Amino acid sequence: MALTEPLANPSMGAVRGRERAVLVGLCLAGARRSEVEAHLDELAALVETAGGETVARLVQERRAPDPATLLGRGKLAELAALVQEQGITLVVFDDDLSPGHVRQVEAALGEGVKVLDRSAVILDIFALRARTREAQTQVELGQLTYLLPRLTKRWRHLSRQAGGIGTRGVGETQLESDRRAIRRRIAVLERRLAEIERERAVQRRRRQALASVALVGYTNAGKSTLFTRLTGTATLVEDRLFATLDPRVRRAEVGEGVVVTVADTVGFIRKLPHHLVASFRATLSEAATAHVVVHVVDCSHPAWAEQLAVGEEVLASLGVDPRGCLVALNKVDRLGAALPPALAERRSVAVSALLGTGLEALRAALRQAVLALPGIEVLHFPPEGGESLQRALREETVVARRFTADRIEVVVRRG
Ligand SMILES: Nc1nc2c(ncn2[C@@H]2O[C@H](COP(=O)(O)OP(=O)(O)OP(=O)(O)O)[C@@H](O)[C@H]2O)c(=O)[nH]1
Ligand SMILES: [Mg+2]
Repeated sequence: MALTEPLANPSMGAVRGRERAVLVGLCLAGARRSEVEAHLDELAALVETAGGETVARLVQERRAPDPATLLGRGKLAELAALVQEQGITLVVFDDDLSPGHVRQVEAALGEGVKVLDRSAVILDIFALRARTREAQTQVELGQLTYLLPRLTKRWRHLSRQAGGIGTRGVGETQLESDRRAIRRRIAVLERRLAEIERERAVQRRRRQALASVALVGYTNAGKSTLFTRLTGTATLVEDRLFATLDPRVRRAEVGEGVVVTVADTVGFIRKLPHHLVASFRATLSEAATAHVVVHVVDCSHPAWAEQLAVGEEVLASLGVDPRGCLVALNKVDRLGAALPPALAERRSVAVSALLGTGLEALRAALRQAVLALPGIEVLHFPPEGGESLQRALREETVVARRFTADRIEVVVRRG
């Protein structure tokens, strides 16, 4: 069967009732319990965003994961009892599950219980939130690549029966179709994405007359709030994970006549499924190609250091040197005390995107970064302008224009 229609239809698997979930974490040799608990806090927020309700948590301390089921036999029996007692329909592991793990754990828990990992929940949220054709194409590709090795009879049966988290965006047609059809669909999506990437590159070239700034960082760090502050364009800001899936690009003045484009981008998260990173390459290319990358960090978050590290890892995987980024330590209004221990060798600016504090310093840092780009030159013209000024404005890549009493300065970028 040929699959020509988009499969990622967010409404298809709407949660039927609120799914009751138990979260499972493993505390392996060398890991701290508090760290595992913090990861489960974040997982609970993800499950909530996907429409589920966390009713219990289970953490097992073990030297190493059990090869078949991650949890040991005793803990697995405890989990099965918990599922029965609490009427749980969804079990979410913070650690990655192979298709084999899922089968084994599901077999141990019995009928009607879905077993997912963090990646599956993140994919589900993306499917729920994708609005534009670009985002939907990227999400669907991410989902199908994730699903392909997991399409088993049992999975099909369960998802048809249960619906909801982890199966959203995946219609029955898809589940009943054979793998070959899915591979064909993947090829179609890849071609479409390549097209989108080409379109983006064309748009970028058109914009390239201006220096580009990209706001990147952990989900919920405040990128969109900062984008609104810098560009004066209202955009979706929500106290939820992955509010933004599509990059938006707008112009902004950062003082002294310097005009840049600012891009708001999709957020990062711990264990962002690599299928998604690959599919969102077109979107994330806004970050990879920007002249100045601002890494937005919520410095009031207890896990800010880990979030910063995750962001740097993703940036590095996109070919961006994290040491070259400007760090915006956001939400300083929430900090009772001083800033977290200095990010010594990094360039950082403390801001509150919500209240608008620190923005002047951020603009100054952006200005400085733009004026330090390679190939910057300052041209001078008489105050009345004239033909030579018109030609410069037409033919050069203009970064800034300044008007003083006795002359006009045009800052250009060459080469
Ligand atoms: N207290 C405080 N809250 C902020 C600040 N900046 C943003 N927020 C809040 O943080 C939440 C997330 O903000 P967004 O701007 O949507 O964050 P984002 O980084 O775009 O998130 P995603 O698009 O989901 O990746 C919202 O509730 C904002 O109001 C700040 O400086 N201080
Ligand atoms: Mg956002």
